[in-house]
Amino acid sequence: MNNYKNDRRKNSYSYKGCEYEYPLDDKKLSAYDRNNDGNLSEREIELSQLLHDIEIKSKKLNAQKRMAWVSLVMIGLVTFALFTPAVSDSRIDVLSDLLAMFYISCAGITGAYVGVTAWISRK
Ligand SMILES: [Ca+2]
Repeated sequence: MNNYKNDRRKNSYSYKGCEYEYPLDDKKLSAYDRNNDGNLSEREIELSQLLHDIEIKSKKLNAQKRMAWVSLVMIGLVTFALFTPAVSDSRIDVLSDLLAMFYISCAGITGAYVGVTAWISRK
C-alpha cells in the first residue's frame, strides 16, 4: 500500500523494487484511488501507470493530428496566396524549388499521419 495523501515528502513510489518518480499531483493521484481509501494498492498503481501511458499516447496522437492539419491548411493557404496578385510571376519562378520542397514536406507530414493512423487502427 502506498499512502499518497499522507506522504508529501516525495512525489515517488516504489513498485516491484523500483522507485518511480510520480509526475502527478495529489488531485490526479486521488483520481486513481478507485475505492477512495487514501491508499494506492498495487493494482491501483498498475492501473494508474496504464492510464498515465494512455494519456501520454493520446496527447502525442493529438499533437501529430494537429501537425497534419496545420500542414494541410498551409498547403491550401500557400496555394491560394500564390494565385493572388500579391505574388508576382517572377517571384514564383525564383521560389519554385523552395515551393516544391514545401509542398513535398507538407504532403509528407499529412500522408505519414494518415498512413500511420490507418496502420495503427488495423493492428
Ligand atoms: Ca485505494
